[in-house]
This record gives sequence, structure tokens and C-alpha cells, in this order.
Amino acid sequence: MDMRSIRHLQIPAALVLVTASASAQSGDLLLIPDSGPTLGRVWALNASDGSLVSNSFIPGDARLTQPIQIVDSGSRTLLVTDELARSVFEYSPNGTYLRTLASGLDGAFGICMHGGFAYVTSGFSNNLGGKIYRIALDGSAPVVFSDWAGIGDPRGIIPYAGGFLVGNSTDDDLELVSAGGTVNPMPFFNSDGISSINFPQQLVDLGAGNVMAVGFSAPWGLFLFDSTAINYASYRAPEVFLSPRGGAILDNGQFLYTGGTRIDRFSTKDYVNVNIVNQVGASFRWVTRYTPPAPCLGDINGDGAADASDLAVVLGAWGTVDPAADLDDDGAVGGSDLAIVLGAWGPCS
Ligand SMILES: [Ca+2]
Ligand SMILES: [Ca+2]
Ligand SMILES: [Ca+2]
Repeated sequence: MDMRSIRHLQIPAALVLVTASASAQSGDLLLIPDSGPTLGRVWALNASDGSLVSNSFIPGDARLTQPIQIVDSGSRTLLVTDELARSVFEYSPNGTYLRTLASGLDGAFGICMHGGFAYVTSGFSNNLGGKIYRIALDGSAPVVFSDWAGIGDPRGIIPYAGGFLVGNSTDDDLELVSAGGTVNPMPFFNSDGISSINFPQQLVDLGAGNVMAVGFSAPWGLFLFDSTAINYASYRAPEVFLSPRGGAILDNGQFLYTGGTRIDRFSTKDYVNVNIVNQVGASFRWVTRYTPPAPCLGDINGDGAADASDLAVVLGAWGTVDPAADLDDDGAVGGSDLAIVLGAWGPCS
């Protein structure tokens, strides 16, 4: 048995079963912002096996200068953080820009939803000090939920243990933040940043209190912790052979991670690294699982409701063959399409 086998020996078999079958659902996607091109965009992969679905789930968009993470808002929209734009943008499930939910933040890095609010970490990119913002979906002004002055720089964030677990890229620790925004002086995991995780980036909730933290700087890799903060497995070189930023566990049980121009995966059966995407100029960021909503036929512009704006599209295309407004696909825009919009009137279910 070589050292690599020994290093992976501690994985509880029950956990592997749980993670491999967790919320398996056909049609789920992994959404990955790409900040490399002049116009940022978002890629989509199959959550079961990591195969490429689209390199333009959100097509190149001048707003996206350094997109980091995209999450489901829970209200049929998607929220994208942008580190350089220092903003949170909202998109429809079909990748159409809807609005800028928040701007003028000190930074916008990690994001998670909890209790109907978005929680956004600022990171240190603008040297304005670390903060976690709480942002309502109604467009009201963001509030500073947790001030990290003297504590460090929050990056990855997930709801955890009634509050949040947040990676601190200053001291490499994983911090517990209460539901009221207070950072516990005792970290969940105190890393020396030398032999364990260094520069934590994305955090991934694996269920049952288990967490995966992605470490960007050497010794880079994927670090798995249980609910008692035991680092029960670590995947480093050679199976993770370049600095990762984001990660996920596929439904087939394999690990997927992003780093630079690449998206790769490996199996814990053989630990062989397999390249999925290697795109010149790309810079792949964090990975978020997404269940696309059921179609909402009367919602032509994809903003989550059938309303006057959709009605205007039908009336504006009346008598034409415009496929966007020909909702019943009978080759013409007319009364039957109008009836679909009126019949679906209101928020999509
Ligand atoms: Ca530390
Ligand atoms: Ca609409
Ligand atoms: Ca029609």
C-alpha cells in the first residue's frame, strides 16, 4: 500500500454512499463562471458526470468583469457575484440579464442564500476590509451583516450549524459565524496554512455536517471535514494537479474541480486526473449545483412572471411568425398565444 492509499484510507464508507447519491436529479447542472475572456460568461456542466452542456449558459456579458460564483436565488432567478464590478447581478434561468441587485460593495466574492437573503463575502481585493453583506431580493440597500475588521478576509460561505461557515483567506481558518453575524473567536478549523489548507476558496456543503474546502495555494487541493472538524480526507497532487478554486462531487461519486483554464475530474477508485475542459484564455471559478426550474410558458422574457411585459411581446408580434411570441408553436402569433399568457398570468409556479 503506497502513501497515497494510506492518505485516503479514512473516508467512511457511509459518507461516500451519501455524497454519491445526494440529491441526484437528472437535468441538474453545475454552473461555473469564467472570468478569463474580455466578456465574462458562465458555463454549464452535467451534474451527474461532469460532461459539458454549454459554454454560454450566460453568454459573454460586458457586466461580468470578474464573476466568481452563481447561485439560485430561490425565486426563479440566478445571482452572480463579480469581484471587480463589486456587484451582484441577477439573471433569468435562461441566462438573460434582469437587473443589478447590488452595486458599490467593497467586493463581491462568495455567495449563498439563507432565509430568503443573499449573503455575500467581500474578500480583500479592494483593500477595504473584510465584510459579509446581507442582501434582500427586493432591491433594498445591502447591509453589513458581519464586519471582519481585525479578523481577516471572508471568501467561501455556506449556511452551517444555524449560522455560516466561512473561509478566511488571511489566516487560512474556517470560521463559524453566528446567525447574528458574530465571528466565533474559536475557528471551526484552525489551519497552519502550511501542512493543511492554504488560501481557502470555495466551500461546498456535502450534507450531514460534512464540508469540502478548496485550497488554492500550496499545498493546494480539496480538503474534506466532518461535523467535528476532522479533516478526514485531502486530495492534492497528483490527482489535483494545479491550484483549484472551485469544486464539486458529481453524482457518479467523482470529484470535479476548476483551476485556471481547466475543469478536471478524478475518481477515488484510481485517482487518475481527467481533463474535461481546457479553454485558452478561460479562468474558471466556483462551481454551484443548479436545478433548472420547470418551464413557464407565458413568461416570454424569462423574468419569472407572465405579465404586461410578456403581453406586450405578443401584441408587438401580432400576426407575425416570431417564434419567441408563438407560444403554441402553430406558426403564427395570435389569439391562442395571447390566451397562454393570460392563462399563466402572475408569478411562475
Ligand atoms: Ca490559522
Ligand atoms: Ca415575464
Ligand atoms: Ca401561435
